[in-house]
Amino acid sequence: MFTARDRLKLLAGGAAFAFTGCGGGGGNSSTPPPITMTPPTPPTPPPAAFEPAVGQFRDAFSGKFAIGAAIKTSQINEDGRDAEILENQFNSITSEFEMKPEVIAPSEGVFDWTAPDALVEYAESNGMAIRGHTLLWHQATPDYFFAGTPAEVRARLENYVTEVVTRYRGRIFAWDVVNEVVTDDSSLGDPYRRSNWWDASGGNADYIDWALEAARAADPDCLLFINEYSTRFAGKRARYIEVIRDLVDRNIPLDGVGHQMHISVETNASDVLAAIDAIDAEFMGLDQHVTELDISIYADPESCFADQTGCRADYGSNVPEDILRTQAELYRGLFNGFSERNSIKSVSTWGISDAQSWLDTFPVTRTNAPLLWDRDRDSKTALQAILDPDFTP
Ligand code: 9MR
Repeated sequence: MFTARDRLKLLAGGAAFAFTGCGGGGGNSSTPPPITMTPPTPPTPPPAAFEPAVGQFRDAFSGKFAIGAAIKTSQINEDGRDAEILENQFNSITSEFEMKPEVIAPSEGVFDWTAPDALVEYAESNGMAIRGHTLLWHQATPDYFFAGTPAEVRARLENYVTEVVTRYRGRIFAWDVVNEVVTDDSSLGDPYRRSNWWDASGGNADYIDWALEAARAADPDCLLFINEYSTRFAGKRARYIEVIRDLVDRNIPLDGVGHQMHISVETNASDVLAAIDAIDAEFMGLDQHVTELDISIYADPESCFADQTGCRADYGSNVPEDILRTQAELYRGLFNGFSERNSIKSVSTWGISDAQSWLDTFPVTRTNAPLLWDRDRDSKTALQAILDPDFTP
């Protein structure tokens, strides 16, 4: 802070400087030309750190979309700093981990509701909406789910979906029913991921129907979502659209399309927004949710994701300012774009602060800073860029 006392000191310093300059050495009869010395301009005080007003983030988009964050129960039980940000700035939560099958149903016939119940009760007591994540995924699911004939697999899956969706009926407003069912392999001839679910269904994607239909039956008012990553890439997006088109054409229950949006500072906002526009153009009436937004500070080559080679070097605690500026501008471009698109009903970041992010260990272990609050839980320039149009990051 530049205080009044500092200003006085500076002015005093300037005056002394002026005296020295004008001080005659005495004895010299010729009059020196008058010297005018301007006191140095005091340095501009650094701007006060941006601190959003309570509710400013969610209120900025009220009437457009919910503002969510993915969390774990540990974050609401720890030192209160994450909970404070969450309660002050967000109005929706997603369970980052604890509503997945391996937590809820660790072994056949055993249901453990401890963590999901705690999340739901926390959200409700703070007036926050809840996105359920996720009923069906090829990860975080115990092996017993995939055992037996397709008919047995179907019965088990339907039972699981019915148990979970019924428990939170009327309390969870949207479920990511099926997650990451689209393949990254463009050579297959169909758009479906080859996975444990594909195999267990008998070498087809029937499991997608089973999960969506069971979810609809268990809670007719809950919004049912399909969720996918890398939708900004044309090939993946075309396959996603093919999967959705097939569900819509066959009247399989589906209310919305999720875009994870794990992106990096080299991503263009226009590519990301094109994914939203493509779904809007194809499917009138489907909601869209940005489900897992974060912006890695590392612009890694493909090889880093494929076999962890060529990954950008760890910045440690010295993240370059220009990277954070780029990140702030990208966050701003995205939120401006989201605001202009009526089908977007929810935008969630995958975490709250840089102190806890899956990107600290993916694709390699490295310090990352992908979110809107930093490791000290101070808001970042990215949040200011989203909320203050006059701010230049
Ligand atoms: O961030 C999540 C991490 O904490 C979990 O350990 C992991 C496995 O359950 O899942 C991570 O979340 C993933 C999400 O469920 C689906 N999209 C990709 C996310 C990052 O891996």
